Amino acid sequence: MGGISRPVRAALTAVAAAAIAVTMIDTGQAPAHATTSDFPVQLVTVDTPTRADKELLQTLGLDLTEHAGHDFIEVVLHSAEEEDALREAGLTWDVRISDLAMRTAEVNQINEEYAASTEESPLPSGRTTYRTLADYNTDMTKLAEMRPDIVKEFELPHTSLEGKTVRGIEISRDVHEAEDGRPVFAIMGLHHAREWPSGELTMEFAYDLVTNYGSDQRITNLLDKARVLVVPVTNPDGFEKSINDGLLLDLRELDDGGLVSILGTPGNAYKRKNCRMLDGQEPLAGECAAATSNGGFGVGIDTNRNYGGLWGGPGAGTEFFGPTYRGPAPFSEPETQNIREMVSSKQVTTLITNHTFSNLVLRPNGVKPDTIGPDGNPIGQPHDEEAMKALGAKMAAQNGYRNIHGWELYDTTGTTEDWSYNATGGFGYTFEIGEHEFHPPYPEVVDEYVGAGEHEGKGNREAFLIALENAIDPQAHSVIAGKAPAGATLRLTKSFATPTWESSISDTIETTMRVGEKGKFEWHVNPSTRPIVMDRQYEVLAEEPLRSESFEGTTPAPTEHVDHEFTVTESDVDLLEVKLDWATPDDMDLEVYYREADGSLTQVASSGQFVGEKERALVQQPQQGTYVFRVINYASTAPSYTVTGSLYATESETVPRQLIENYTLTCEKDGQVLEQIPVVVDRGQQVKAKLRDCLSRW
Ligand code: 0X9
Ligand code: ZN
Repeated sequence: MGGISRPVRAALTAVAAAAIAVTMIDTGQAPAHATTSDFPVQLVTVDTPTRADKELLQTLGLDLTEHAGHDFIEVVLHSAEEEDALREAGLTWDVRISDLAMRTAEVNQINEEYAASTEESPLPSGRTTYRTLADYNTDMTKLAEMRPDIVKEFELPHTSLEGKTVRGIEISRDVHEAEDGRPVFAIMGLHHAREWPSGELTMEFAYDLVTNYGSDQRITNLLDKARVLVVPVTNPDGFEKSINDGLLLDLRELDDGGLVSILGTPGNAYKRKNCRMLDGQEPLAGECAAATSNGGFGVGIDTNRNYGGLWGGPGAGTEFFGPTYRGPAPFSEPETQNIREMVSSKQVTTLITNHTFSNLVLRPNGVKPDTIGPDGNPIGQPHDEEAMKALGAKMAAQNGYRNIHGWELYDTTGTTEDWSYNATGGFGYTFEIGEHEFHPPYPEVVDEYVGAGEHEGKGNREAFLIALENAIDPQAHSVIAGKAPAGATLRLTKSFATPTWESSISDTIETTMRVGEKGKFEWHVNPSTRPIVMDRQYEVLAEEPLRSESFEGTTPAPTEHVDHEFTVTESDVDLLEVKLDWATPDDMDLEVYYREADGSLTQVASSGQFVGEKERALVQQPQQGTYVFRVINYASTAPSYTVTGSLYATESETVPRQLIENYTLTCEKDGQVLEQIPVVVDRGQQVKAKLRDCLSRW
């Protein structure tokens, strides 16, 4: 199965695990039915088409989960006796997850064995286990103490909802000196609490840079030319809950706790969101830890839907308890305000926000190019599509991931790089690290960083270095150069309205630099005109398809799939659109494959929306041959579905550049503005800023 809707899938899997935890916490002891017999604790979907079935099920005293639909209820079976009870009651069911505890226990065991048998991993830090929140903070301080000349600790402007300081480090030559016009690279992790490797790899990259500065020529050169901002844990409240609950489970296992202890995992190991308990209100002490997350459902705001860019549009939840809840307003959360303010006060020319999992390098935009945006035009391709795609491909060649747009995973609005790219012009990527799991066995984290198999010696380490190289490449950003009095402060500002889905928010970029002793400056900045007001391409579909074919099918059992073949005989088709529709407001997924000459299937498109949304996948310029439309029942109760393939001719249209935007450059001495001039600069361009008054009045 392709990697596409795995995050969704796993989120839902985790619901089940959390449901067990609810039982445990409520009673304070193991459920009456839990035994340590050989019976693998499993999650089953019991068919309950009638009210009588539901009532009957409720009399059996089983561990019912909160996951239910109009004709099913999911149940955790703890013993063979419970299974018998179901059978004797005449109920039928499908096994969804055949052994809930096994995977967690397995991971814990692999982790333990790895840590016990490995003195030092190949990671730059040599670590062998996941870091806790305290470990991240200790490590950042350690790096600052190790190389005070190149590492500076900093605090982000807002404390978390629980009052924690959000920390980062800046790594660079002359790190303690005032800004000197060098470009900035930003890398961060753990927007989502349960995505532990995203923090690990961010921190390891910092270790790599710090420990190799001065000895490795490439890294030395990079840190001479760029400033690197590292924020490994952007959501410390959420991460703390997830890792504590996950590690607690490890400890119990070490303690020979057995199966029952494993199932006693408090329900935050799979928490996704932040610690907001109620819109606009601060949580009380201990409140967030006490709430179980139901594997991403439950309390909190999805910080990766809370950014301003097109906030409130498709692919962002409006339900507080949903996994992608966008929050009551753009940037309503301190965790996203922090990153917004960091990015708005530095010239971040390239940004990577790390997540897990699915082995993807994702770039803007988060919604399909033909989605009509709030300005009435199709969202289209980002203005810098070609360059961002090329950089994505270079990075993906190192880690072996797929290089795709955010929307090719599923629709999203309000994500980090969709805001940062569109507001600042700095290139932004989401990395979805790892193949299978939110927090896999630690040896996989090691492999993801250093690279394994055919990617040995490359991996995300190399991908991050390439991103950092892009950050210093003047062809990929803009340069403002000129003469100014030595010691003068230059300030570059720009205010604009960032469109959300329904209105807009005010954004301000304000960055500074100090002019060096020679009285010359070279300032590496993002282009003055934002990508969203530059010209951009979009494709218009012909009104009628060239040809269309529909397949009706009977919905397969949950998690199973049905394939339909569709052959393209026409040459020169611009677009293959595959739409999947069904009657109930639940979850089916769609994957599209191309059948190669040797019969093997290559995935060419997919659509794995969250629950309730219909699926639509697009293949640009489909080649002749046979395609397979794979209809996957994630959690649907619909009896049937329709999948339609349509071939279209398209016409490429351009939304013309709407504005030329400028920065305002001020030259200041002792806080007094001596001169102010507008500066317009495009990507790849170097312009001379002619300051006169500042030089004469100094
Ligand atoms: O849904 C998300 O926030 C990301 N996946 S995850 O499993 N880590 O939660 C994907 C976001 C992808 N889209 C964009 N970044 N535009
Ligand atoms: Zn994530």
